[in-house]
Amino acid sequence: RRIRANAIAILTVAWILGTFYYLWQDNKPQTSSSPSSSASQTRGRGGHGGQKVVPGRLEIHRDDRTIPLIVSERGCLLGGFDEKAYLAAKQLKPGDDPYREHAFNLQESDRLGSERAIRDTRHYRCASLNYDTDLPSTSIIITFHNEARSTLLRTIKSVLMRSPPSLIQEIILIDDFSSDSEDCQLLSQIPKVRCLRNGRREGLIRSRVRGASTASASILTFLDSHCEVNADWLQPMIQRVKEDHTRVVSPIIDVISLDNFAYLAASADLRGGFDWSLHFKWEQIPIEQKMARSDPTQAIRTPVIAGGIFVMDKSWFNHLGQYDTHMDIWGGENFELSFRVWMCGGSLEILPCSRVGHVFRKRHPYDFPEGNALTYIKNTRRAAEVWMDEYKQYYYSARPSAQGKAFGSIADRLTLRRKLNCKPFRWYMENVYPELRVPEQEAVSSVLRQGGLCLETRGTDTLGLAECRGIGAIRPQSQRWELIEPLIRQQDFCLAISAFTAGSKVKMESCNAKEPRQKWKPKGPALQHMVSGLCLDSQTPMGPLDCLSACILQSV
Ligand code: UD2
Ligand code: MN
Repeated sequence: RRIRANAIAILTVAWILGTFYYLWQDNKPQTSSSPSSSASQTRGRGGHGGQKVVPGRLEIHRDDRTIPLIVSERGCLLGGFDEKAYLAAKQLKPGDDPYREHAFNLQESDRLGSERAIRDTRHYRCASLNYDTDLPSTSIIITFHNEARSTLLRTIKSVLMRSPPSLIQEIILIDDFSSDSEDCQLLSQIPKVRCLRNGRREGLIRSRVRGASTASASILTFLDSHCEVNADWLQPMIQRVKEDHTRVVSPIIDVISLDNFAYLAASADLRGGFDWSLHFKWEQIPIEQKMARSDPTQAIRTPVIAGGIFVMDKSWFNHLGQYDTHMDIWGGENFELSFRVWMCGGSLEILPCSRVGHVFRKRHPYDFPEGNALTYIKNTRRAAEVWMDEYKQYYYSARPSAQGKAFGSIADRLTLRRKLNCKPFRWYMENVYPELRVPEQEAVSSVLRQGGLCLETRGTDTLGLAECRGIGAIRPQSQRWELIEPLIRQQDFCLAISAFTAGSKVKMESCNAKEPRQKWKPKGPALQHMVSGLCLDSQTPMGPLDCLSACILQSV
């Protein structure tokens, strides 16, 4: 009996020690960049500052070394695909500039291999959120042109490793006519991956449309070809789109350093914005919205999305006209999509509980057949002409080189806009992006119209009505007016009445905001002289046609 009691006591002590050892292993401090960070899916919980390390590689710890653990799960992940051979076939040659081909440090990317652990950069409260168990699956669409093998494979593998398998219907790669057609063939060996190769260079816009058209899931997820998705990145986005199919949602886009490939958390207080030249920028959430945000896991409304990483309902994507397929290579499609989504009944948001890393580069590593500048102008001109109404004049003022450049026919897109019954750009300005300042605050319009004719100056002081010429900033200076209350200006000269009686002549004078004869204000569609109460008009019997007198000259 004594022997049995001793044996039980020894076993109990051994069991307690074993448990302590296991817990100690589990809570060992984890580092973010070294791969020796996680031993299993549950390892690493607790981490630093409430953030855990996302399992990348499945590993065991032995003698302080990190030894990759080859498990069947991992084998299944890539099927018969030989990742070692794939990566080894294209390595940087000694002496080659590691930045030359991809505009990022290829040597560092290759060194990381096909997967790695990255830090979970979400707010700690994100980890305790619950999502529907019956979320619909998605087709992931990745277009690439001459992408490095290591970045592209890490993108694909991170998706397979960090998404619930049931949510990934398929990964559709579109090889946009890369020099080496082998990448596409080889990657197709990975389970769930399909690769379509373009027969000629199409650019990312037409490539994505091609990918979306063959997608079999009801939800589309777009990714760039040099991303690494983070823990639970997909569920929050699919959840929001499932709840309301008109939402188009983006993750917070973390930064993967183009030099050392460190994974860096991006600020959670940013949204997408732009200036009048249609240059995208990240900007702070307006202070009132920031104050109203009590829950850091809440979605952030954004006027525009960066463009590369978003989730959208497939029927909604098709209903809204996919993309403008007359846009080439790169650029501008994010504005066109963003304006269209907002103005035609949808919304755009950034979800802080979804994080995806992306290698931001300083230059394009690929060529533009028509040149970089002309392509950007063509694409943004198309967006401005179709969606920005009278506000497009600010685009042309900010980007004068766009004037007169070819942009093709926009008839189809205008028909689409009419068919979808989309709201005017003014609505977008007032409701979605009121923070975007209009140049010259009160500048309401740039043309003064009566009937089909436009008011113009002739010489120094004569005024008359003539056929309207040009649009936006292409309009001749003589027909361009700025309404900066109380003045109606043309450069340094302003509209003034000569007497305070009906039918008195209207002329141009040096501007002086204190001069009562120069003070006007909008009255409905007309312009009213503040002191006399008379309206600007060319058609009273009192004056000849080119001598403007009182009543109704519309500003358009
Ligand atoms: C950003 C977007 C990008 C796109 C672009 C504006 C993010 C993270 N990225 O630029 O998705 O919206 O703004 O157009 O928001 N590609 C092709 N064919 C080409 C050129 C590019 O397939 O002819 C691929 C490329 O391999 C990459 C993707 O398109 O996967 C985006 O190109 P990028 O990474 O050069 O664009 P980026 O991140 O500077
Ligand atoms: Mn990119």
